[in-house]
Amino acid sequence: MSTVDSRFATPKGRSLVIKEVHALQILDSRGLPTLQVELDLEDGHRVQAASPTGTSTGGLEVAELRDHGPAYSGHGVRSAVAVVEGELATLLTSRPWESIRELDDAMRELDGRPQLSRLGGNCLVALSMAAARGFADLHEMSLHAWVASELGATESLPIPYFNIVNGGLHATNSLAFQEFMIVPAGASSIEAAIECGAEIYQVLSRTIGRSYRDTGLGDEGGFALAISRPEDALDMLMEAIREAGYTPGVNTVAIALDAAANSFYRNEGYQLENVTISSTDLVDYYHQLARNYPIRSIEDGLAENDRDGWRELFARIGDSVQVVGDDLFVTDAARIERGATEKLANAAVIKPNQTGTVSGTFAAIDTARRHGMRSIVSHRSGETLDTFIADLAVGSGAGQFKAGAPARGERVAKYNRLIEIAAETPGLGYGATSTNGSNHLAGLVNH
Ligand code: 2PG
Ligand code: MG
Repeated sequence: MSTVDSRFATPKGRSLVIKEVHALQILDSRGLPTLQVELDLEDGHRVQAASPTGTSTGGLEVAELRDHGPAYSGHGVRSAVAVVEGELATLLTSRPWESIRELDDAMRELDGRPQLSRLGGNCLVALSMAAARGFADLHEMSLHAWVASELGATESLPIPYFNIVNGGLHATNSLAFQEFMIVPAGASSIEAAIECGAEIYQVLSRTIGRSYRDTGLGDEGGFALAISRPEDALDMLMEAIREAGYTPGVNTVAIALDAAANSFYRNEGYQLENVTISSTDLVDYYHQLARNYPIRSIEDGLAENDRDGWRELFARIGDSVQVVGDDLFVTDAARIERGATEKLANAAVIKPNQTGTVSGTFAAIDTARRHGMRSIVSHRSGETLDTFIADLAVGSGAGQFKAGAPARGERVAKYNRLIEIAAETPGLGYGATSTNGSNHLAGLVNH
């Protein structure tokens, strides 16, 4: 029997050949429909991905294709299934693809509109994420290693941001700020960071049980308490951190906020607990909170169109607090670049479905990196068990990652994927940026 000498074997094809494209309407973590896609590849592999969806979305995110019919109060995605299996399948199976960029550009061109409102960003992002998995397979790499090679980045395990008290549009309470997160900044490994987050979450669950009867859960698995003052949430976090045996502090267990300020911005004012305050007053308030609590990061502190407010916040606290743009940047390279030039923020949230493609996401990460801005790779409030963002966070070396509470299946799937990657990849750095290999929070002075 003859054996094949590998030196004479035909080199493994390096272009992605898609044979069939399938789509399904499935449910996300909020019980609303979302899209799952599957690509059958020439080599017999099958790759899948599902679109996440936001609740507090930025005005300039790419559009989603939804049915607007009677089913699911208009949220159905049967039209998206038809588009994926129709027009987009015809394109994707029409030729081999040399790169994710080429494939994404062709889908964008077919859509023809800047916000992808014809074919839908939910269709494109799921297909692009599945194709990224196809490219990783083709190169016989893990998804995170492929991401690193595409971005020329040094892989690292990110510091997790655990969202454990929920408000804003993610909860039915009257807390204006959307997310109160704990950040195990002083942990030395991803396992230690996850242990810290999970322990504090468990303690919080017990302590709030003592004080509140009406406790619900927000969209991202954090507790939704019947409170309206941010200080009450912050005090509770401080107590839970201590009771779990940790030390609150900017370099130990820090606190991060996502105010998601678009949701309480009305008529050029910010509505907090039934009073409307100016942008300058809100900036003062953040400054005061950052003095009284170990707050390391404030996301969407101002509304996306309040650029003067952003400039003021950044000038006031940007040297000691990470000022993060989410709705402000919508994972768009050009908007990140403008934000860096105008000194509006020093970090960007990265969500693939805000921009609609994996290569658009790479461009956003790369732009942030080139401008010395930090990145936080992020989930959405509507999630599935898809763990794409965990690999994206590791492969890009972003250094920071938010995926909600350390509880609920769709949230822990992402944290568990980080644990899995750490176990499979001994020696991987933790919490380091890809640019200078130092701790991602380095460079902020203590306040
Ligand atoms: C955010 C996200 C995720 P949503 O504002 O950062 O936490 O929420 O997906 O609802 O936009
Ligand atoms: Mg946000």
